[in-house]
Amino acid sequence: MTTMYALEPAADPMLCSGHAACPGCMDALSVRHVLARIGTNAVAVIPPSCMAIIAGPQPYSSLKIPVYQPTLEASAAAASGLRRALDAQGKHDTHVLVLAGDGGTYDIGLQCLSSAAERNENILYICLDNEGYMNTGAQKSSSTPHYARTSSTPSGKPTRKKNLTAIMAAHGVPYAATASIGFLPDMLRKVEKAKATRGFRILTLLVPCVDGWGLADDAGLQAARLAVECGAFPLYEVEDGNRYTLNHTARTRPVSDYLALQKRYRSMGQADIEALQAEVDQGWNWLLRLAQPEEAQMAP
Ligand SMILES: Cc1ncc(C[n+]2csc(CCOP(=O)(O)OP(=O)(O)O)c2C)c(N)n1
Ligand code: SF4
Ligand SMILES: [Mg+2]
Repeated sequence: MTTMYALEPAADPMLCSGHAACPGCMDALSVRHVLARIGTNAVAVIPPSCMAIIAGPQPYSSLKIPVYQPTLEASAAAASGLRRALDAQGKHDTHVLVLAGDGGTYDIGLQCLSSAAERNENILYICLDNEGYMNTGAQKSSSTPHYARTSSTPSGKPTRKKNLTAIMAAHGVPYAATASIGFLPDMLRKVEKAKATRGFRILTLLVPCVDGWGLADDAGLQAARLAVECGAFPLYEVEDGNRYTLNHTARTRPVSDYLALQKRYRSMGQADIEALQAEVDQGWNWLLRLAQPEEAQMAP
């Protein structure tokens, strides 16, 4: 399957080398693939996050498209304003792309995200979900999964991960989907679909964080695959708030295989592992009740 991971277009990456990501960072790899599909006719809104550091301090940038860095809470509002300014100039085909972390999306930017979704702003919002406030020292966010240890939940997070895609779907937006760099063809198809759709679109990309999750430097892709294969991070898409499609329809591994890769779950007791497995089963069954299975089963 290695050929599936070739970067397109290989000759001219839009995220340049020499940026500040940790070695093995899935955030940077995911954004390289996303930008290659979005193309140069785009502007990026990047709030404080690892991606802001990877993009570099203004006026320098490792991205080959213009970057605007708003405050952490204001990404969707900034993107709405940029959209209107571009439209006023007749630049209706220029894509407005948000590249925000989970802290800036699930938590601190949620109210203006909800407002932009309700207004059906013509923007593509990408949440780079590494399940914590990573650039500030790996604190928990509302995207952090149950039981995961972070610097602000040293004995494990006592509550579950928030379901952002279901919240966005409840706004009735044209397109909301999850994707993982571990299933690249599916991720690229969703980027293309979101690019071709007008109105508010949101993709939540799971981006395993080698530092915050306690992964080996070369284990990011494996974590991105196992998260899907055990059902902890299901791949699905929702069109117009009501057509749910499940893209990877089989669960082939227990959650414990996924946990074993990560130091953030180290010293979790058997009872907690079983409780987490039960929660994942419950989430999967909820999705099965809502979703149509995609016809062809995907390979990673
Ligand atoms: C209102 C506000 N609170 C706190 C901060 C400090 N801060 C900057 S980035 C960040 C973490 C963002 O986490 P996330 O969005 O998940 O991005 P990641 O670093 O994980 O990529 C925080 C807390 C801020 N800039 N603004
Ligand atoms: S802290 Fe995590 S997400 Fe941030 S640059 Fe490092 S590996 Fe990537
Ligand atoms: Mg984060």
